Amino acid sequence: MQNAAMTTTILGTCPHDCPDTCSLLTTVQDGVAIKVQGNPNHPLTDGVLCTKVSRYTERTYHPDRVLHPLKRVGPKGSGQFQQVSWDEALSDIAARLKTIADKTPERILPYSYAGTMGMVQGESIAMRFFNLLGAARLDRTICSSAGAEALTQTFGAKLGMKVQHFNESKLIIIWGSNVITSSVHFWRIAQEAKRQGAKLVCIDPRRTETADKCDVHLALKPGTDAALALALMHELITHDWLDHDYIAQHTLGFEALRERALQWPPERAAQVCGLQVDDIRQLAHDYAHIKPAAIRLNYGVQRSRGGGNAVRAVACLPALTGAWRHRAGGVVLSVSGHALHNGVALQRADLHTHKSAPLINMSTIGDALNTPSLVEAVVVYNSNPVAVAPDSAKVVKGFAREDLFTVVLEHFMTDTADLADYVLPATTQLEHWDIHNSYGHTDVLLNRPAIAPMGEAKPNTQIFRELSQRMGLHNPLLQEDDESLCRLALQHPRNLASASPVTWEKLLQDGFAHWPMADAPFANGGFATASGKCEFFSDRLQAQGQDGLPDYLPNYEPANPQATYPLAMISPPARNFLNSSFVNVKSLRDMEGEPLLEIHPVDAAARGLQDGTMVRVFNDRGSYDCKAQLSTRAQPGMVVGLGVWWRKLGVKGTNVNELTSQKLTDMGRAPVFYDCAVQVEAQTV
Ligand SMILES: Nc1nc2c(c(=O)[nH]1)N[C@H]1C(S)=C(S)[C@@H](COP(=O)(O)OP(=O)(O)OC[C@H]3O[C@@H](n4cnc5c(=O)[nH]c(N)nc54)[C@H](O)[C@@H]3O)O[C@H]1N2
Ligand SMILES: Nc1nc2c(c(=O)[nH]1)N[C@H]1C(S)=C(S)[C@@H](COP(=O)(O)OP(=O)(O)OC[C@H]3O[C@@H](n4cnc5c(=O)[nH]c(N)nc54)[C@H](O)[C@@H]3O)O[C@H]1N2
Ligand code: SF4
Ligand SMILES: [Mo]
Repeated sequence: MQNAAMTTTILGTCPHDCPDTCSLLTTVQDGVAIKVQGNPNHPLTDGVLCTKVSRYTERTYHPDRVLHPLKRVGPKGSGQFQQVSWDEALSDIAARLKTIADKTPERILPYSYAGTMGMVQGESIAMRFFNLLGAARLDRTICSSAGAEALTQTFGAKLGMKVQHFNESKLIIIWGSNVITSSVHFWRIAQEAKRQGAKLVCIDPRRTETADKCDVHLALKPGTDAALALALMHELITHDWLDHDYIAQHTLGFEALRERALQWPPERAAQVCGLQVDDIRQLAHDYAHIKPAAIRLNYGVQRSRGGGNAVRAVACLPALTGAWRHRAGGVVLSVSGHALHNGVALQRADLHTHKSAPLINMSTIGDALNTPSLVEAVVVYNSNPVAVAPDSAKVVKGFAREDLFTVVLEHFMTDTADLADYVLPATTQLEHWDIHNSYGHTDVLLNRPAIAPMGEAKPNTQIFRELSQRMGLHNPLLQEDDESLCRLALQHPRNLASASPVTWEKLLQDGFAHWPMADAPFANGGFATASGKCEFFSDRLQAQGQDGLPDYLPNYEPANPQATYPLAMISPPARNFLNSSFVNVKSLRDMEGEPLLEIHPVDAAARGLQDGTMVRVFNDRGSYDCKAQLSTRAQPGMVVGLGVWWRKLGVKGTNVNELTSQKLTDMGRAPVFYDCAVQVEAQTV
């Protein structure tokens, strides 16, 4: 039939760094994607997407998409680029990288993160390529490594409750997470529980949209979560609200933890956290008496100096009360340790034989790039470090080095792409194959391409395949195709049993499958630690010179009215952006409005600021201009700069990371985005 429009729907996966990992249905008409919806058959997606991704076609067909290779022709950062052929771009890049690789391959740095969470377009061919080259290794710390390390030291792996069981919980503590913004499908489950009588508690220094909708909001000072958790332990212990049997059988170090917790009466924690003593007591009472009790712990807790300790302190709570015995009790930060995928075969770390190649921390990329002898070339993919890495004045200065050779694989001219020598057009999720695990649930999903690549865009994998050939790297592992890589991802030894629910055929048909995982993972202990127990005390941490027990570590930069920079600033995600992705999608940017600083009316009055005053937020690292929003979402002494705007779409070409520091957390070498002191003043024109 000649004129009938051909309409098909293709199953895919949301690629973004979000715990919900939704299953997508893309409607394609005559080769054009006209609609992206949530898959109604995937239980956790339930047919619903967040506002951002329901506009994914607006992003894919955006007029500013980079659709051809671009070569810099003006000075670095001048924005002058010229369209070149793939042939010219790849030959020149290969020659430049080869010159470095012949002598000092360790000075070539890959910089990538979770622009896509896909295992294939993430670290498959790319990692094999850099491993074979003997390039610098990237320490991928920018998001979750403090919490990950803390979970590993406590439970032995990144494991916890299944989110779908929160609907049976009677007490839900949402700790360090604005779930309405960052995990809207979890919020749906929590509301189901609420309708069935659950009490919802939010622990967050900011009065978020989520806090507004919970029964209780404890607005503690940033970075004081460990003190609160220790005081809860104090109450559980002194009132003997403990599950002695669970503690005896499945935990390690209770006596030592007991002593530590007894140093934290609620009065002391109330002082540190800026909370009421009675509120702490009430929370402890609720935690001990309303069952099942579940904690949705999230990453807001771990972005300050003592972040790892704070996660450990919270993670100890369910073992004290035996909350783990019920599938709707316990705690979850991440469940990424459940997946039976074969990341080892995808990435092939064994190909890297250059022992002295340095490990470079992505969170201190500012310092690394300003050490010319350390990095001569950087290849960026799936990340926008100029916008998202801390201490951005240094990051910009580093990327602006004329002697640094920079290649950026991107969809758009981001702040990072602006500073590149070459920008290579990458495909979006609608245009390539991938396999996805989730850190928020225990399903595995397939992403099939819905449309042909736009313009001359190529998948990351293909770009690295072609670059390998040009560089004379003829290892067949560098030429494996995407569909084979997707299949390989599923070949974990434990997933190869004939009864495995995860098969390629099932993924092709349904788009998703469930990795096998117990409903109540630690009901009978079985922690993944060497001792098999929940380790209140960790020998391994002690061997690293750390405290073996969780403790409260004050922030590097707490609020302090006497200090030059008296206000504590946090910079959590904006609802309509995903980190720095989507900032250039106009309909979403219009919803966010403009870069704002929430400041409490008391702090505003002290500085003569009105609602809407243009302000300069500053410290020794830099200065950020935006509009003041007088709001009791911020507490006195604390300001909130919602992230992460593109610098060039901000007021004077800066964003909030101009203010954040390159200091690192106690565990996991992670950034301390929410541990940052600033001063605010009205802008002088
Ligand atoms: N819409 C949207 N969704 C996102 C993202 C996004 O940018 N936008 N980012 C994605 C990514 S990469 C991640 S890692 C996840 C993160 O998601 P989550 O870990 O769930 O956390 P956030 O929603 O970022 O919220 C962090 C919350 O922690 C609070 N907070 C700040 N400091 C502290 C503290 O010291 N203690 C406590 N208790 N709370 C604190 C902040 O006010 C904020 O409300 O979200 C993902 N989802
Ligand atoms: N101040 C402050 N800073 C923060 C945070 C904060 O809360 N406050 N959050 C931090 C956190 S949790 C994280 S995870 C980091 C995130 O930082 P990033 O991982 O850098 O995330 P994005 O900003 O989303 O940038 C991802 C980029 O990858 C590109 N991309 C997407 N898919 C593909 C693909 O298939 N191929 C290629 N080549 N490119 C692709 C997108 O176009 C986008 O520009 O930011 C951190 N920065
Ligand atoms: S960003 Fe999160 S909520 Fe939105 S579609 Fe993707 S996985 Fe779902
Ligand atoms: Mo993140």
